[in-house]
Amino acid sequence: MFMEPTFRWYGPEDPVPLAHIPQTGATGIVSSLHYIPYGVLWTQDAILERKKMIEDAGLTWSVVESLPVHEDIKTGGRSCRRYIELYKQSIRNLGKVGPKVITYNFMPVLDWVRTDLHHRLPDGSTVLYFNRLEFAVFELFILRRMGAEDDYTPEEVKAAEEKYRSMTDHERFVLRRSIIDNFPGFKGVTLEDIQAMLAKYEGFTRERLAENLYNFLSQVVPVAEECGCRLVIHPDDPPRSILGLPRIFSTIDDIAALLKMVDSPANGVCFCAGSFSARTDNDVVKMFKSCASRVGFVHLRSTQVEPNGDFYEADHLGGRVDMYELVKAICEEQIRRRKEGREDWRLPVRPDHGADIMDDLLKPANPNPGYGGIGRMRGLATIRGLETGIMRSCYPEEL
Ligand code: CS2
Ligand code: MN
Repeated sequence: MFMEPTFRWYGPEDPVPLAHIPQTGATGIVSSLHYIPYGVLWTQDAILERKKMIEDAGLTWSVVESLPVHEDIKTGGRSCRRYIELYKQSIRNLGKVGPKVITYNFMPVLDWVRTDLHHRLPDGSTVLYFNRLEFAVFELFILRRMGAEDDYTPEEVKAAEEKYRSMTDHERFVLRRSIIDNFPGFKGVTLEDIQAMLAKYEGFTRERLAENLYNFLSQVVPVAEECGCRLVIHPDDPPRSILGLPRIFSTIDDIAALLKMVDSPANGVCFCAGSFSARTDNDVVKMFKSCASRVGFVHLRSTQVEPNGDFYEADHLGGRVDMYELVKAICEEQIRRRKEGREDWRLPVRPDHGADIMDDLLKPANPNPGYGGIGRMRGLATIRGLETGIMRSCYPEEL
């Protein structure tokens, strides 16, 4: 393959064994040291230990996803300086012994958000789903976020209240857990934790979040550049404000602003097509082209958006993303980079999430929703076939 096919592996706890991953067609691994709490230094020994596990399975650790950014960096809190220093040191350690592509996100409080982790499609497979009404139920009646009513019409508040009343305690519990307690390295999160985190963002504006991102990038990007690493930011998922908090990496204008913020090849993008696609005014192919030369890592998936704004994760060839055009644009970017003699011309790509299908459905619930082995393998197979077809028919002279 022209792109580097990769698979995410959550570490020794992942129910998908590392030894099986070569069977998917992937050669690269995307991994993080989830057992290290946010903000704690990644030592060279810890990095080397993970690297050895991966290499012993005949694979390469291609990308770090993620080196998490501590909340105090996002809020500009008291310990921000210290956490930035630690982040720099972790980058230096990765530069010495680890993968050179480092993913992060700058979403306040929550990473990705879904309301249903097992939404059943007509073919019997299950996918991740975001339901606006259920999210309203969560923030209005379960979290009871102050000011949440202002984000909804009176009709929506009423519908959410009715829905809440109709739910059993267990359904309320599952909804809460689906939204706040699913992130590797950040498990066991309670409503109180979320409330305390939200309190730190009181009165927070988009401008302030952008300033804090600038403060972070202007310090860490030069270090990454020096160490031959590239930092890549993952988009907001969903690509809009959540819990009344600003989000800053959702649209084509946000991409332009990020690239300008620190103009360096080490300040790059993790192009997650699925995340961007959940917003109907996002033209995903155009967005890729707007930042192609600064993309360091690609997540290829798609979403189906309903007229009311609900969305679910579609087949890799379905939904809002024109996967053919997107993969073609990626092929063209790689060809361009190779002509320029860029070392990083091969883009690591992963299918991101997959539907749970076939044997995925027979196993105990995966602690990492969206990360069953077989559904993701289907996604990767789709992408590999598509790329091969595009290359052989459109650019045979490049092979
Ligand atoms: C991932 C994100 O599973 C996912 O949706 O794409 O959690 C991603 O790893 C982080 O946002 C990157 O920091
Ligand atoms: Mn993604």
